[in-house]
Amino acid sequence: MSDLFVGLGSNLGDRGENLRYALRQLNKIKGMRLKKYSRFHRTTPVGGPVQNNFLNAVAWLETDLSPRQILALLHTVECRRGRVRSVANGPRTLDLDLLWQTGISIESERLSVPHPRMHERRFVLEPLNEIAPRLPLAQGDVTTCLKALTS
Ligand code: PH2
Ligand code: MG
Ligand code: MG
Repeated sequence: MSDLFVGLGSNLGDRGENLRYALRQLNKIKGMRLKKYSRFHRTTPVGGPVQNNFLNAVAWLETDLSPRQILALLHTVECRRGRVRSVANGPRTLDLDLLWQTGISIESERLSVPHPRMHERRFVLEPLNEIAPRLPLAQGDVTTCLKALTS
């Protein structure tokens, strides 16, 4: 079993309902168990076109699935919630990002774990800091990375 952290984001439709839907779906997947999740944070969009504010959260799961299996499952859940990929970094009903998994370090075109920008994104670090402040990233633990953004 490994620990898995997934970032959740939504800025289209009923954002809270979209995140709750994702949490329910993740917990139903065979080989995954939801351990904890953060509050839902209202955040301003980073990059992309002018768009609505986001709701962001982070979920902590346990899994025996591989990163590639997880990536495919996350895409399926996004699709079921009506995610359409048109504009890069554009508005979305649901975005599920594989952020971190125990013992996993991958850099490929399709998938990089840990997520290469998580240490510099407040919309990831603030919810993550609520549930796993000591989680080790290459740049330091989550609280340290968050403080580095603040200062
Ligand atoms: N996701 C992005 C780009 N920008 N900004 C916020 N606030 N929240 C997000 O989830 C987000 C973003 C790419 O996935
Ligand atoms: Mg994303
Ligand atoms: Mg994504």
